[in-house]
Amino acid sequence: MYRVYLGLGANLNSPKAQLDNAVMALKKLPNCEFIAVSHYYASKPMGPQDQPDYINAVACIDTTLAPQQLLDLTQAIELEHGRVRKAERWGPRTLDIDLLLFDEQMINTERLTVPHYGLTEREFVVFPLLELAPELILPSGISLQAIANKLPLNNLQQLPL
Ligand code: PH2
Ligand code: MG
Ligand code: MG
Repeated sequence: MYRVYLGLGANLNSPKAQLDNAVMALKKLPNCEFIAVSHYYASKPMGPQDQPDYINAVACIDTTLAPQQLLDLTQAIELEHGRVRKAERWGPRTLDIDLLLFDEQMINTERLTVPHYGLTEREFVVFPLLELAPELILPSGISLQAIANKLPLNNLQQLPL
């Protein structure tokens, strides 16, 4: 069994409902056990500012799948939820599911970089992840708490359940 953390984000077409649906879809994944989801957080857009605010969260699952197999399944969920891949980097999206951490593995292939390259710089990833895994040590050996201590909140707002 591998412990996996997934970043969820949306800023179009009722972003909260997008995340609810993503969580429902994750609960149905084969060879996966759904463990937990963080609170939802409202966050300011990173990248182009002429787009709506995001809702972000982090989910935790246990799985026996290989990383690429899980990626196939999460990309299928993105597409089922109306995700259209566009050229614009960091542009708006109905649903984004990022593989943040896959057990203690470091993966560098064409399709997959794990830990996710933006993990330690993004308040909308670090704080929800900290909620689920306050004791987490990243594969680099640095504790997530140490990263959180230095990271500005940038107006991140935890939403009530
Ligand atoms: N995702 C992006 C671009 N910008 N900003 C926030 N706040 N949250 C995101 O998930 C996000 C973003 C592209 O993946
Ligand atoms: Mg993504
Ligand atoms: Mg992303």
